[in-house]
Formats: sequence, C-alpha cells, structure tokens
Amino acid sequence: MGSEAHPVQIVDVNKDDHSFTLNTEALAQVLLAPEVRDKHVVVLSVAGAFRKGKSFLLDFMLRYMHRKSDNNWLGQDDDILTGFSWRGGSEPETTGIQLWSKVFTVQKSDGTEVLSLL
Ligand SMILES: Nc1nc2c(ncn2[C@@H]2O[C@H](COP(=O)(O)OP(=O)(O)OP(=O)(O)O)[C@@H](O)[C@H]2O)c(=O)[nH]1
Ligand SMILES: [Mg+2]
Repeated sequence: MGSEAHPVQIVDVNKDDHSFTLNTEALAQVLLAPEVRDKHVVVLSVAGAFRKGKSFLLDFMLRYMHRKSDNNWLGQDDDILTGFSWRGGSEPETTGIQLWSKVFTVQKSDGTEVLSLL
C-alpha cells in the first residue's frame, strides 16, 4: 500500500466460526502515527446490517471532509464516489470493520481541535 489514503481492515470476520479478529498492528499504524498519537480523536462510525448503504454514506462523509470549505461539497450526480468500496446488488461487500487510513482535523465550537476517524 502506498501513501494514498485507503480503508484499513481493523477487524476481520472468520467465516467458518463467525469469530472476529482485531488487527492491532493495522489499528496501531493509524492511531500511533506521530500526527495522531497525542491528539484527541472523535470516531464517526457507521454500523448496521449488510447492504444498507454504510460504505456509500461513509464516502459522502469523506467527500465532506475533503471539500467542507466548499458550499457545494455534495457535488454533481455524476461525480465518482470513491473511498470505501461500495456497490449495488444483494451480495455483501464490506466485512468486519474498516478504518480510513487518513484522519481529518476538525475544529470544535470552543476552538479546540480534534481528529476525526471514519
Ligand atoms: N437510492 C439510494 N441508494 C442508496 C442509498 N444509500 C445506499 N444506496 C445504495 O445501496 C447500495 C449498497 O450500498 P453500500 O454502501 O455498498 O452498502 P453497505 O451497507 O456498505 O453494504 P455491505 O458492505 O455489503 O454491508 C448501493 O447500490 C448504494 O448506491 C441512498 O440513500 N439512496
Ligand atoms: Mg460496505
């Protein structure tokens, strides 16, 4: 994986016994990065049953984080929606828990800064 931001699989699902495995190394790579480790973070999570549009919604949250200074951050209908892998149909796409590799700085109303994790 290069320097491009990408989804990081932090929890894997074992299909055979439906158990979960926490990928602590992957989680540490994001949370213990020098620009993150001593900061307050806010986790914005989308959870729910499969095929309900979670990845689709998260990609709009990413789009907002990238374009929030622009009043038209939602963009056009034909703007390609990138980030977490999403798709139509009835087959599941995402399993376990994914975390975006890049964190976003958000200023709170009291002026302090927090990092948001998607
Ligand atoms: N019309 C409409 N379609 C939506 C909306 N949200 C999601 N979809 C569609 O729902 C489908 C599934 O979206 P995903 O984001 O891949 O769903 P998911 O919950 O991440 O699915 P899994 O990863 O399989 O659990 C896609 O075809 C989306 O375009 C919405 O608000 N309106
Ligand atoms: Mg998904």
